[in-house]
Amino acid sequence: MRIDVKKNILASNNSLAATNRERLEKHGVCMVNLMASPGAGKTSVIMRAIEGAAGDPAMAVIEGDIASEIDSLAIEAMDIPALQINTGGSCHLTAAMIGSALDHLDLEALDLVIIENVGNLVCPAEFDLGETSRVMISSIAEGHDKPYKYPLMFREVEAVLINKVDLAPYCDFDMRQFRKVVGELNPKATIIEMSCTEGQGVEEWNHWLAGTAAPVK
Ligand SMILES: Nc1nc2c(ncn2[C@@H]2O[C@H](COP(=O)(O)OP(=O)(O)OP(=O)(O)O)[C@@H](O)[C@H]2O)c(=O)[nH]1
Ligand SMILES: [Mg+2]
Ligand SMILES: [Zn+2]
Repeated sequence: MRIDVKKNILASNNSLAATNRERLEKHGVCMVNLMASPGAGKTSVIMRAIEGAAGDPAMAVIEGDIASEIDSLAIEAMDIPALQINTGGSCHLTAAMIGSALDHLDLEALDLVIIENVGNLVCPAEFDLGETSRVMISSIAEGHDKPYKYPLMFREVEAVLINKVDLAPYCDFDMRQFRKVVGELNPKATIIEMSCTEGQGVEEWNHWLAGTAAPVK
């Protein structure tokens, strides 16, 4: 007899994700699952969102990393509640981990929770966390072929942020090709070209976040 372990793991994760989703809905809280490869700019994008919101919507951040508290300390320094999950080797967050994190947040006081998933373009796309929306970042120096190589991640999101556009003069990133492939994989996705360091597209990102992940209170 063959046991389909992966199917079982995903089914049990989906049921916990549904519980998280119900819980957030009850409190009128939106949750965004932000995914990208290591170093693409997840924490930087969250920081730009915190600055853009300036307290409205009321935010908290859940940081997923294999090790270290570097990212949650950076968010806390901005006076935003930040919880660090260290997966201890696991390369994605699960709905169970998010459920435990939600226990530590005052959901009634919040409008928006942003999750920084573990840096990885593969399995985070397979694990529903109970989020309201999914966003991924692809950065210029990673190359324009990533949508061909990691199609599931590009298919599963509502928005694709192309970060570090300030590096374009130093790279051979073909923006037209990238946009064409993403458009074929996921025609409904919003694509935003941005630079967290230079500021390009940051307003558009904040506008998308305010509209799509708008608090429903
Ligand atoms: N040139 C440039 N550098 C950027 C930009 N956004 C982020 N960086 C830099 O890229 C590096 C990684 O950024 P982070 O925001 O820490 O990326 P991350 O995806 O959170 O990284 P991990 O959590 O380690 O996976 C940092 O040195 C940032 O300053 C950008 O738009 N342009
Ligand atoms: Mg980070
Ligand atoms: Zn994984």
